[in-house]
Formats: sequence, C-alpha cells, structure tokens
Amino acid sequence: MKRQWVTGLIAIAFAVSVTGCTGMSHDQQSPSHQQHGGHEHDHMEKTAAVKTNWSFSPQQPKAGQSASLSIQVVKPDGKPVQDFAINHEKKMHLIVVSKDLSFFEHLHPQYKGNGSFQVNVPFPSGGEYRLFADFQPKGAAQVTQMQTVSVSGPKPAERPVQPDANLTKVVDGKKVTLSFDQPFKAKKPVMLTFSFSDAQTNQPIKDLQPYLGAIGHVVILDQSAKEYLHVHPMNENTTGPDAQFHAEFPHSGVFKVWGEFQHRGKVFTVPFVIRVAP
Ligand SMILES: [Cu+2]
Repeated sequence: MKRQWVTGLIAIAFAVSVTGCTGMSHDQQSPSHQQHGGHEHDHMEKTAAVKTNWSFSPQQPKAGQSASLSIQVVKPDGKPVQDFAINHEKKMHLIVVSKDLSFFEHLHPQYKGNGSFQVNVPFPSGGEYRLFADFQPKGAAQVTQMQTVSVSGPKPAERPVQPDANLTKVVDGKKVTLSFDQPFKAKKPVMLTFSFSDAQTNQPIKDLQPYLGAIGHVVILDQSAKEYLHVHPMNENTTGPDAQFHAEFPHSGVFKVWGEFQHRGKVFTVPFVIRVAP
C-alpha cells in the first residue's frame, strides 16, 4: 500500500468502514493511481474517474483569515459532475489539517450546482495545510481527493506528532477514553471504542446525540497526512456511553485519530495519537 506523494492534486486511497461491516475495509483508489493504468475501460465506468479543480480566493490564503475555497468536480472530459449522493447528511465533507496535524477542521462545502462546491476555510497560521474532500458522484464510488495549500504569514514551530502515553482526554467537561480490542497492527482490523463520562462526577454519559446522522465520526490520518481514513460507527444509533468504530490501518507508524461527537447540542472533537505496529 505504498503510494507516492505527488505535490498538488492527487487522489489517495480511501478506506471506509461502514455500519455493520464485518471486518473488511475496502480501499478505493483514484484512476490516476498507478495501479489503474489507463486500460481498464469497462471497470472504470462504474468507479467514475473524476478530477477536482481547487481554487482559493485569495489565491494564497493568509494566516489568521478565512479563504474562500471552491472545488469543482469534473469528469475526465472536463464536464462537471452534476449529481452527488448524500453521505452522512452532506454531499461533501472536507477535512482541513495543518501539516503537523495540530489543527483540524471538518467542514461541509455548499453545493452550488454545476459540480462546484464552496466553503470558507479558516487558516489560523501560516505554513502548509492539507485538505481532503470526500464525496460520491451519484452512481459511482466514494472518492477522496487531497490538496495541499501553502498559507502565508507567521508560522508557528511545528509540533511533533507524539503518540499519547495515556488514551484518556478531557474535552468540554467530558472524559473520553479510547480503547481497542487488540494491539494496533498494520492491516489488522481493530475495534476502536470511545467511552464517555462526566469529568466531574465520573458518571457515564448516555445521552450523546447523533452528529451527521450517526453517533460520531472518526477521521484518521497518518503522521505525514498522506493516508486518510474516514471511519463510521458500528452502531449508528447508540447514545453512549460507548461508541465503537471499526478501523484498519494501512501501514505501521504514528496515526492521529479525531473522534467527533455531539452532546447537549454541541459538537466536540477529541484527538488521540497512537502508534501502529508493523
Ligand atoms: Cu463531514
């Protein structure tokens, strides 16, 4: 599963686990990926080769400001893709991270018609950011495309991505613990369990609310922000105190895991950094 990093616009592998998934996660690769040469005509019909054109205004975003981003999804012949499936209540999900993964934002670009989506993206500081757009042309496979953007302005020192010694965090008065059914190992399916309790009283939290139609969402990136996994829960309808997600790490190394949940009308994000053994 080694793939080359090409600066600019490339499509990357996308592994997603769906509800009720039985232990397999599937990968979808863009037709631009090497394995897909240009000779798989019939096969590609269904997986719809699409391209995305990204444009920022201002062209080089500035630290401390939002930039307007437009993403147009086009077919190989340049014609816009017109219809998009709705996944988790949205036609497009956009994840924005700083290169050191310290900044994370999950946005939903608005569909403007003619294959074009628009969203304002906040860039708190200068430096490199990576954006992952996740969408599904109607009748085709889900696609994830990545774009790198350089933001001008003061750059904070990069913080190394360090595995957490302790997988319990407190966010918004909630204690969140990440546990797993077996050690993290490359290409081995693993169940991630997020457990929630009140940080003050230690009482389990049983009234989590659906966020985008599920108990929560988990986004996983490897340390270099090349490998993106968007993981959906095993049981979408639970309300806590546990939320389980099925994941499969494509390779060994350090990964950052962001869980997004909703409680009492407020969405909160809890990040963990883990190490996956070979
Ligand atoms: Cu989303």
